[in-house]
Amino acid sequence: MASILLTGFTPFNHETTNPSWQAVKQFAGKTTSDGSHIHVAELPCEFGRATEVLRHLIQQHQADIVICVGQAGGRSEISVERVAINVDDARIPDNAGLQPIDEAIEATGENAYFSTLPIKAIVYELRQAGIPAHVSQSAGTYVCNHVFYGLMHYARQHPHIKRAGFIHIPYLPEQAVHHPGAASMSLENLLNSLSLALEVTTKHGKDLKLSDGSLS
Ligand code: PCA
Repeated sequence: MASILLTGFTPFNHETTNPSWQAVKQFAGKTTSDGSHIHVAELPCEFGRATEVLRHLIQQHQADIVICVGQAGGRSEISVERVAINVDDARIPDNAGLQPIDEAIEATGENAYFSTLPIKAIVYELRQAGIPAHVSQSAGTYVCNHVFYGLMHYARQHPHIKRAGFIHIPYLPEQAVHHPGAASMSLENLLNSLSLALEVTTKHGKDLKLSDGSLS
């Protein structure tokens, strides 16, 4: 049994909704099949402050599993992120107007941290359930990577956090209609995806060794 923290983000970049929070908020007060409690929160789409809020929430809930979820508009699959890198390089300002370019997130931190979620096992289970998913080799260089890196840096210093990582999700269909040609995923599939990811994470002692790398 674990204490799980599941987070989404506020809308950003002129969107009126963020699929991550639309999906994550539905897990409020729920438990996984092993009885682990799920706490949910919406993080601001702001460099710096989002990580501060996240760390405060981890302490408040004594979370030992943390999964952050964010929108990756245009991606067609659930992206289970493998690696967080120590750089902010914002193409657009965040919701507070900040636009860091080529700045280290933690001056003395590692260049990168790997997710400690069972990423291959999650992708495997999602595909078994008929949901397109892949292991992603980059969470970008915007607020999501920033929060992912901040989470993994904190987890390194707080070993009570057993599992931590990041999942990017596509647009909702109602967003994609404003982006002709862009892929989307139904809220139902997003909810099933997160539910499966939580089940796999609470059950798996270690990840599966499956081929799912990328050639480029
Ligand atoms: N997606 C952005 C930040 C917030 C979100 O949901 C990103 O991928 O960086």
